[in-house]
Amino acid sequence: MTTRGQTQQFDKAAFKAAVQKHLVTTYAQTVETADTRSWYLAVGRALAEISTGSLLETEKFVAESNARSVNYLSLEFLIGRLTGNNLISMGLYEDVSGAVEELGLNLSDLLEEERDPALGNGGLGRLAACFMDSLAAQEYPAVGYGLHYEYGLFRQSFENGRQVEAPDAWRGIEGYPWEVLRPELNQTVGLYGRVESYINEDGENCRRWVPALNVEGVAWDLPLIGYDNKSVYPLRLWECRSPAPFNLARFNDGDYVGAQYGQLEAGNVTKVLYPNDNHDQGKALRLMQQYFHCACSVADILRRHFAAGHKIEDFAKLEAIQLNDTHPTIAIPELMRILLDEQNLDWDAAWAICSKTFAYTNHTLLPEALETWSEALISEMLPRHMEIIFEINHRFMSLVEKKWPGNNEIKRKLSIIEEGPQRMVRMANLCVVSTYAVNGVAALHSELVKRDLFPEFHELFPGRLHNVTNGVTPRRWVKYCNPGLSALISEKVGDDWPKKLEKIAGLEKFADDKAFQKRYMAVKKENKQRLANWVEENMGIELDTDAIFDIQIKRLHEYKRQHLNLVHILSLYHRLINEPTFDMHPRVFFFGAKAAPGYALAKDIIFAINKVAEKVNNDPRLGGKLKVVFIPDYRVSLAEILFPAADVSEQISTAGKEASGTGNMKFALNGALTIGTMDGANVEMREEVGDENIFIFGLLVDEVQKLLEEGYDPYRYYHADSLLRASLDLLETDEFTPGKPGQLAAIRHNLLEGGDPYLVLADFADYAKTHEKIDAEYRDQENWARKAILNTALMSKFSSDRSIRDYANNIWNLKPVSKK
Ligand code: 26Q
Repeated sequence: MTTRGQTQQFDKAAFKAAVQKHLVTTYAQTVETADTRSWYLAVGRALAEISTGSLLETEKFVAESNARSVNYLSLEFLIGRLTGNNLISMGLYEDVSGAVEELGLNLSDLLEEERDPALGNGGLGRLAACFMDSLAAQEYPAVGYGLHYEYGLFRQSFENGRQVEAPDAWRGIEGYPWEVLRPELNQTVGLYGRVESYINEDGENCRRWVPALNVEGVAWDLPLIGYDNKSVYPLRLWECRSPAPFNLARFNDGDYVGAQYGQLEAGNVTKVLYPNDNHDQGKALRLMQQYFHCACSVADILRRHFAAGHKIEDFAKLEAIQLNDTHPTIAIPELMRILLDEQNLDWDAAWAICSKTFAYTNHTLLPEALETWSEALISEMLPRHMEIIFEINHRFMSLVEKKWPGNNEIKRKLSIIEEGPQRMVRMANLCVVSTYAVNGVAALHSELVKRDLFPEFHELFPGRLHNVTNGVTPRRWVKYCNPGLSALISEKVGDDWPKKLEKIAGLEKFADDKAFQKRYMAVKKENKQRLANWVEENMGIELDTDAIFDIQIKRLHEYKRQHLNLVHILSLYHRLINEPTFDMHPRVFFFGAKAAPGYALAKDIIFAINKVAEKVNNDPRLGGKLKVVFIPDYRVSLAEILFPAADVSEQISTAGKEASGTGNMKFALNGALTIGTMDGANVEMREEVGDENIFIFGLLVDEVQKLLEEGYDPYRYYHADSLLRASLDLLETDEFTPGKPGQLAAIRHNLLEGGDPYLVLADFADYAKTHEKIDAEYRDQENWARKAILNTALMSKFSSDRSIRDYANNIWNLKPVSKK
């Protein structure tokens, strides 16, 4: 059996010896005492050892190639479990499975011991993980830079239906087997303090920052293993530690130490991932996280650049820095500061480098998610950066004055500084002004970025705004998580589809093949059974796999409209009980969603779904036709069971609100049919599969905007539609909360008196009607199989390999460097 790159030989005896060595020397266990967890750790360490060697080799090889690299800066990398996926990338799955069997172990059991590294909230963090996978698979030189949070996204449980959060110590007490400490890469990061003027040897007036305190950045590398090649890139995660000995003299310097320093412990900075998704809170510790991340990362990029023997003048030629949303924006003034104050470049030279190095991806149009930081906070924590931001803005305002002379309205709108009771720094504006490329994440979203978010910037900087439609890695999201479907695909189109997803189009010609349809649906059924078993074992709910499995999994947010799904479920409940002639194919509605801990209405929606589930699942009047399952603690490893098991994928955001979505792509690739609005990437999915193979409903972006402008009145829909009215009114009763009426009323209140900001009522009737169509179409199983197959066959556009090629060709100007 050959391995990666079809050259290395797997030495089974040596591997088994390495596992046993780690069991004893790293984890202090004997073969006799070791439990499954210890064996998993030992196997993980033995594998990590191999990949660390390749990582160091790749770093050297890339440095010597003098090729341009991309540095992907993101506060989040939602990587999911690494062991199983890495085995697939290394081509070692079968070999290692055989080796551990000889040690009396089962590989699947070992893999289940791994905790998800949940270093991200949702879509943005998972996208970063898919992108790193595609960079490595295609050998585009890259480094991922993130934070080594001690606690990842909180763990969710339900108590009497309500979300309860617990800390997520993802590394366990033993540490994570795949991470390796890189002590030689440590960085020192300054905070607070003052800026001073001085005159240098050449008699020039200069500025420099004198921080009040320093913290230390420690680098942990995780290996990003290229699928079927020999490249391994680092995902470099920074941990914040207080330096020893702590500089108490400076810390206590009365001039610069404010009261807030009491709360600052260096160890706090990377303690926990902020659990907000699409919402900005403006907390000082978050700004500190962002700066710590950027300072360590920019310094490390410069270190590599100089270590490879390059000059600062060539920086932009050799390094691209991609900003994953505005969260790492402070990297821009940080690089300016280093170029000006440490490399002694003049402004124009420094600006020329910066503005050719950075590019920015926008992931949202929601106003509450656009980051702003108060000038006061930045001035205090990062005084030199604030000066630089003012200077960038000053020069930018001159440019605006040239373009629109005397137009103060436009200046107010475009300024990086928002005037008001307290001045705020608009991070998105700073990004658009300072980067050479800005992109949205789906065609529709990118159009709205041009038309609604940054129209004047588009005029001022023609050609700067781009689209790169998101994608997902077919390695994790088909090959690894859906082995049954993978085998079927390989049989028909060959086995190189995981790196050339265009190949799956070869399935199209089997869409009408009855024998193939049967086998495809048999795989779907096995995957539904795997999910049903999980639900039975973990939740004690029994499910019928002949039912339609209808799934909505994503963060809980009003704009994503889990409550539209809920109101529809209530309407089915109402009809099953009150309409004797109403018939429906049995259906299970699955939900998986975490709510930001401070988002009250999102938590109310979780509570309501759980209460409705309790009642519905035990109501004999429904004849088993309707089940509702809220999967607790939704995470990547559960997504790997859910996507392959879905018949129907719920992508029902209000048009214009979901920038792209990526779950939509994972579902369709695994053969689920989408019910969705004309939003985000749904629009492009429809173009690929054709209108007959997707269930589109609801208002379009322009109709949404028009309705809101004209004055939207949810009561109009409430009064006009008796089914909608009956469904909503159920929320006022004690039907689902016996003896306690009104416990679910907050949702109804939000939709009626609250004005229904996301137009749930306006879209309800079309949504319900479209679900009836799904019910009818599912009953014709050959017809359904055909559509499901076509969804798999026609999804190749949504491979993250294509997204990365788009970035490489249109934004980064990057060429693959193939390691021999
Ligand atoms: C901001 C400030 C302070 C604390 C947290 C945040 C924060 C954190 C995470 C703001 C936003 C996020 C995450 C946003 C996100 O996941 N957006 C999603 O990105 C996906 C990938 O492009 C898209 O597919 C989704 O449509 C988009 O919602």
